[in-house]
Amino acid sequence: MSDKVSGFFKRLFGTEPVPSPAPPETRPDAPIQPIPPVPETVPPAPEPVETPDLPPPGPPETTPDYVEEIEERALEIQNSVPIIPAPTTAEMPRQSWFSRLTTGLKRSSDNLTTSITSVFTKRKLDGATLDELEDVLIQADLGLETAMAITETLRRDRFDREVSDSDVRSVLAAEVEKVLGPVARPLTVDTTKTPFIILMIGVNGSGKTTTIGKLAQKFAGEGKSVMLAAGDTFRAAAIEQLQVWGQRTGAPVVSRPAGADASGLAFDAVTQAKAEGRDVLIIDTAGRLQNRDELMDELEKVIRVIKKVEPSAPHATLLTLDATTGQNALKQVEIFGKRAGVTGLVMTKLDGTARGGILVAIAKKFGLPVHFIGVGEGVEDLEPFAARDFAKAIAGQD
Ligand SMILES: Nc1nc2c(ncn2[C@@H]2O[C@H](COP(=O)(O)OP(=O)(O)O)[C@@H](O)[C@H]2O)c(=O)[nH]1
Ligand SMILES: [Mg+2]
Repeated sequence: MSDKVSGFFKRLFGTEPVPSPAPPETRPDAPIQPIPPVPETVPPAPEPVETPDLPPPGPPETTPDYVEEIEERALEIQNSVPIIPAPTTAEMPRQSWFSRLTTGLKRSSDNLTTSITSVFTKRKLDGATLDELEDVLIQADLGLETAMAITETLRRDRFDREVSDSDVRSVLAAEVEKVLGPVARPLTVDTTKTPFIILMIGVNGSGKTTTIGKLAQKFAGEGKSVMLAAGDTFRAAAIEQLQVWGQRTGAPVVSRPAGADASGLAFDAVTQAKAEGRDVLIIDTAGRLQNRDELMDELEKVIRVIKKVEPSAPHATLLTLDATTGQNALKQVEIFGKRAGVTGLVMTKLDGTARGGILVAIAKKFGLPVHFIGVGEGVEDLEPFAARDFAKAIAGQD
């Protein structure tokens, strides 16, 4: 990743991405990477864009308008930069999955555990300590209910006794696991459907296209024949980005020129995938903000058209959520759920965010399956979601 893009990422998300694997030219064994060059027209770093991490945590209803404006602006800027998918990490030595998750969630867990330590250094558990702890947990985006469940467990079992921060972290891990256990469900491809049609939705920059590339790789690795549909017809760069993933994973990409009607493209793709007897078709969509009615209408139209060709489809409607977004993610799940019928979630960018706790609040509130989490930009950086690993990582347990 160029310094320009990396710096840009940092400004946008307030965090560095996990270092990309070595560039292709240092790996002679790697396949040729048809990466589009970043044109000179890349806009200068946007000064007014502050990190979207800034808004104070609080229930989603109280999210002030300016938050959405900042996010919208940030996403617009991001989308004006052609996105270059990172090279495959297939041949690179890799950290274990758990250690990558722990590293990724370090900022989330550091925030939490430092606060917990400061609350619980050699103190008896009294009402004031429990209140302080509850605040810490709420600030970590875990949600009010989970925060209260944790403090209640401690009150019940340990009140008036001395507690250490590691006791508290164990309770934290156990409660988080309790919430996440029921939603950690794999994405099952129904093989009686040919094709099994997956619709990928979410706000701009949340990781739809990248996740499609990673999923295509997974399915291809399982011997499935995959087709992709470049349903983000708004931007030429988005179509190219999916084509790059198609080449990388060997999946043909159905596309139309930029500006074409997205539902027409979806129609073509479903028809073609059916005719060819493909196992899986994954349809990309243009990023949209959940508060833009007309764009949501268009998404509904895409779904209607898909159903015209295949009434049982889409068989999975996956919402990608950017972990760095924080509380706004709750709103996204709510609105996309209402308008498009979300069947499962993929949380991306869990590498290096301080706001990973939001997944707990989302699980508690919606109970939607969480199929995968993204922990980097590479093709291998998508993992089935495992509740215990996540709980341990966020509580800072080894
Ligand atoms: N660090 C990190 N970056 C990611 C992850 N998933 C996606 N990205 C990056 O986020 C940016 C936006 O992703 P993209 O797939 O284009 O989002 P889309 O607009 O929803 O299609 C790209 O630069 C991706 O490389 C992830 O799990 N971790
Ligand atoms: Mg995209």
